[in-house]
Amino acid sequence: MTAQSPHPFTELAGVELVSTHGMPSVRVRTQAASGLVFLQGAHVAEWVPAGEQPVIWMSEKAVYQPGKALRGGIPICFPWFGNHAEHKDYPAHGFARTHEFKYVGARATAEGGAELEFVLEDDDKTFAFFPHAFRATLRVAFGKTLQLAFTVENRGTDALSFEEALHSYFHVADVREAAIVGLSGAPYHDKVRGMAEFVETAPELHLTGETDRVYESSAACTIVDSSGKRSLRVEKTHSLNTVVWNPWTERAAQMSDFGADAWPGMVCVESANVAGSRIALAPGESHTLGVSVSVASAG
Ligand code: TA6
Repeated sequence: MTAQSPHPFTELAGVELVSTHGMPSVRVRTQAASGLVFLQGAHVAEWVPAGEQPVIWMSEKAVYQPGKALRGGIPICFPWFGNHAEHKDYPAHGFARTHEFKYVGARATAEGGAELEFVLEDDDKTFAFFPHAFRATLRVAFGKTLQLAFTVENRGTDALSFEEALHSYFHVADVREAAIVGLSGAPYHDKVRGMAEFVETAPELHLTGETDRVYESSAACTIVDSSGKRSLRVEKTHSLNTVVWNPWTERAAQMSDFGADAWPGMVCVESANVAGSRIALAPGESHTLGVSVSVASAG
């Protein structure tokens, strides 16, 4: 029997299974960065590169109970985005973010960080919503940069298609003083204006009210957090949509897990494949959406 190569993801010093707010999670403490991932949804909730302030925003009013989507972090939206096209009673943004993933293990990265792997495979519950055999894998590397790779494999005998998003919530000192650079010229559908289509004409997007836009863009974005004296660079691969969201005053007040006065401290820049850019996989095919986040201090 050929020797099985040891699984690359095993135990790693500085990475431990813990309970956080009563929910199973993996805590990362390495020289390069610290982080936290809940097993529910393989939900990245913290990333603090060494020497930096926290980059990922989590609501102080988030509700930590099994089956309830966590407010903030990097929710995985899969296999649909927003409300289900046909079944309005289905959970918003799909079932992945409220399903427990299996934690496979960790491995060291070259820069002294840690890469973790989480897996979700179809079961009776997922089949009820999405009648396909699949394996969804999140690999997340905590280091000077945050690297995520979300892979979906069609393990069935029929073709399947899905929408997806890494719905990233980022910390900013004040969204009213921030700018998002990289979307100029991109068409977008504006959820705040009845999903009407526009083209982004501003070289720098400054949010001045509730903003909920699905851009057709594969471009990297930079969140210039002027008040925070830093910029966040969001690069992505195999993602044809970028979603920009801030609920602003009124919408935030309607979400009990958001907090009426928390919206100035965050902005979502989400890496997605939705609507006309949904992913189709033949049996045996896979697709990986990649995101890399880095911090540039504008000191
Ligand atoms: O990505 C933006 C968005 O689709 C908004 O429309 C808003 O619904 C947000 O996601 C949060 O959705 P959630 O289901 O997490 O409350």
